[in-house]
Amino acid sequence: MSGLCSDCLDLTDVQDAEKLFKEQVSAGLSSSPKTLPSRFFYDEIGSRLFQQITRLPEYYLTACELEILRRSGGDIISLVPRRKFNLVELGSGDGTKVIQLLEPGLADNRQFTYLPIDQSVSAMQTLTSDLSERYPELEVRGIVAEYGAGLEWIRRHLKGPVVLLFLGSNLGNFPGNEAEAFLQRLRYTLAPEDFLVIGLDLYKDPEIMNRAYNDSHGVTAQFNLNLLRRINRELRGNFDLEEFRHYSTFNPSTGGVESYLLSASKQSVLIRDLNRTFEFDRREPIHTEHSHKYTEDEIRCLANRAGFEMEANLYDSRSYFVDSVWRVPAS
Ligand code: AVJ
Repeated sequence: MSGLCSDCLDLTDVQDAEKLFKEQVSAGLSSSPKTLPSRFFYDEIGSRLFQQITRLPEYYLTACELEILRRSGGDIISLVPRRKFNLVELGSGDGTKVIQLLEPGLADNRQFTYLPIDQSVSAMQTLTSDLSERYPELEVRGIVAEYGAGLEWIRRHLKGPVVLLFLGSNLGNFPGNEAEAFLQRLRYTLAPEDFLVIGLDLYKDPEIMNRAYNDSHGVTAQFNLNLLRRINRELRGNFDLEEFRHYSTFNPSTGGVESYLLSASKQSVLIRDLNRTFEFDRREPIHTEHSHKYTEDEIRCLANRAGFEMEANLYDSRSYFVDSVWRVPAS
């Protein structure tokens, strides 16, 4: 697998990943209510479907963040008082956004290495070859890994100041207090005076948020259903995709858009690699994703509790989304 991506470091342990998938599917479908973790959306097909989502008019998140970075990418670079640094990106995807930071950085003669971290080999291949072609002077080192393994590699091997990008409201997928724990982990991966640039979707009119997760082309539905397709393929399951419905709605009590797959009928599903069948009642939900929507107070609180200083907040013209720049205090 690693041979496919010539400038990349592939840290994925295929056996570990398979074992984890199996365990989490088994645990999630055995629990009540049933759940499946959203991290498993992003296989090759899922990553491609997500990329399609980012181009949908209803899915305002990507367009808003792109607007912020287009307008304020140079300001973000100006906040970093270093000539030389590592620009690390967690969950890099297709790189459309980072270009808005690379360009002002290169124009300002900053010397940086760009280190995207993503779990999809195919996404990483495309990204690294696109960037090397477009910016021959840029040093790019792709890391194919889960967040955890990627961060561990950064902590151990990377020398020099770091600007860590965690864009796209990816933090929003962590349930409840796991988001805070993850931010603390980022804080301890970084050194004093390093930066974190975090993109977060703001709490707004629920109608707007609901439309973003119920697009008229049904791409989000396909993205959600792909979890079942993946179980069929990788664990020899027999989910009938026609028998499950995508359902997403903002929940003011949790502060997130909750996504589900609802069983259309009473049915049993066999997953051969788990040696088990799972029973579904008619309309029984599988909870597949929590996409958190943040208030300004919540963001300030998260930064403080994780030990960061908030340096700047950059908004799009409608204030739908924020890119918040946090700094690790000098020791
Ligand atoms: C990439 C996790 C930010 O939660 O909005 C898009 C994924 N799910 N449509 C999000 C997603 C449904 C997305 N994140």
